[in-house]
Amino acid sequence: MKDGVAPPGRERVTKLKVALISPRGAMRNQQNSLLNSVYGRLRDILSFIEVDDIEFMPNLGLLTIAAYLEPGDDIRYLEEDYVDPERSQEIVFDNGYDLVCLSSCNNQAKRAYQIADRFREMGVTVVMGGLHASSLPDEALEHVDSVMVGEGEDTFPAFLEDFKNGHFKKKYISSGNTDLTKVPMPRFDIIEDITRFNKIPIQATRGCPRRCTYCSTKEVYGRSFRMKRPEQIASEIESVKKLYPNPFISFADENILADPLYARQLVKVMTDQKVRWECYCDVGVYKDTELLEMLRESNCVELLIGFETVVPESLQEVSPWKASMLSEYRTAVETIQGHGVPIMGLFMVGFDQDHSDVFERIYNFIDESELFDVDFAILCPIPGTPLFDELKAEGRITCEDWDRYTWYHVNFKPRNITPKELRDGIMWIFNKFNTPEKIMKRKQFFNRVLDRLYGNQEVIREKLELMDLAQVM
Ligand code: B12
Ligand code: SF4
Repeated sequence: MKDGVAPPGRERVTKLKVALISPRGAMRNQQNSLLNSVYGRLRDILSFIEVDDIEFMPNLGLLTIAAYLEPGDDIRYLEEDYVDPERSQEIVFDNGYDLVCLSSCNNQAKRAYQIADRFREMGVTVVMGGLHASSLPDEALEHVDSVMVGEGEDTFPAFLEDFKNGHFKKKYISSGNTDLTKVPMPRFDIIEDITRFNKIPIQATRGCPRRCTYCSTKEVYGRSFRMKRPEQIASEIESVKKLYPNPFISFADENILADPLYARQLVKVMTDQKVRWECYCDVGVYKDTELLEMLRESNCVELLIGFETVVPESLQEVSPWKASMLSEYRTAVETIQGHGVPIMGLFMVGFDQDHSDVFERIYNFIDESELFDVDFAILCPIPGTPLFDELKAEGRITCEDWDRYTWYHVNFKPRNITPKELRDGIMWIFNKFNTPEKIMKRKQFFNRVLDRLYGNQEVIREKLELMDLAQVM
């Protein structure tokens, strides 16, 4: 493999002009017609309670690696999907960049490659990292000059040093063991107008010990659980607040509450910071009622929990740990929400053991447990995961067009259900869950929980305002 050479005339470069680009496809509601129709309809239904259901966050991977550029470098952070009124940030290809850094999930990859090809035609050096390039580095190298596989904290500084010296490698592979207590703060300050985003991502921990066969994050971060110091999180939020006085913080961690002691320290930071926030965690958190009380008092608006399915054979197939918790799912939802902490339940369909009744089974669970909010996806075989390898070996991957790797297209031959049933079923369940009556019912459920917990209308009103629910009560 031939390594790269920085453009001529720059023996040892000191100041760089760098573009950090998140290609089109990052904004959740733009992915395909299924999601558009779901969200289009949701927008109409939800408009009467003014809930903004579509998440739009900056790319934390790029902000993280930006911290390794020099203070004097000229850095442009570009988000191809932008928020109203512009809708997109234009990429100016002849802007004299020395270096272009791309970050992409699978469904942004084709656009990332188009951008890379154009810049390279103009002689600009292009590098790429993130989930897609980490699982398919050789594919990415057909379009970019260098690929960073895995965490950027060790690969990117190594690349930069080589680049400035005029000669760099095609591939930089992370040790996967970044000490998070020593990393610099992400460069939130390089975002042109951070208040355009409705959520701001912060990452406190990395690594997940579970082994779900469809999950790709362990290919990037590995399994060992590593944490930033609570003070680092406090300063990151302080720095965001200087740019965005009342941010909604969305933790980008896979399983942030996994360590009970650390979870308490973190929740304490969030209580002190007085900002609204949400995080992913696993269902096991329900056993720690003291932590649930702390979460409720800390302005935690929602816990995002991957239940995946209620079909035991399906869960066993992809996640033995979650399968072992299935009999506790109902109690878990009751306990967590009974402590005044709403849950967004995340579900997936399309497993080999799923039949056409899967939607009804999941819906019944959601309805009976009074889950506050839900999201669905169609199983997606991400390259680099055991699931992808297995389906590939069985000749069941039907499409390798990455634009369709959105978690709403069907890219493989399901075993006991048809692709049409999967798409129709997702629409059926979204529609059934989101009628105005059902929405009202869930809000009233929370009103009752808060009434029981506080019995004080002023406090309840404050809490409901925090959850964006005050209008419906
Ligand atoms: C926040 C988030 C979102 C946000 C915003 C994403 C954004 N604008 O970046 C929203 C809510 C919009 C979102 C949407 C979706 N998401 Co999402 N999301 C996440 C989440 C929770 C955190 C991502 C993050 O910020 N990580 C922290 C940063 C620091 O890590 P990182 O980006 O990997 O960057 C590190 C390295 O990869 C590397 N790096 C990254 N880029 C670059 C570039 C260069 C040049 C270099 C050198 C290094 C480098 O260095 C960084 C530091 O080590 C992850 C789960 C997770 N824990 O990662 C899921 C996750 C990324 N999302 C996922 C999915 C499936 C989606 C959706 C398709 C869901 C859907 N059906 O709608 C959409 C579309 C995704 C898209 N195209 O962006 C999957 C991705 C699977 C895959 N392989 O593609 C994940 C992994 C969740 C999961 N477990 O399945 N998501
Ligand atoms: S629990 Fe979540 S982050 Fe961990 S392996 Fe499973 S899907 Fe991935």
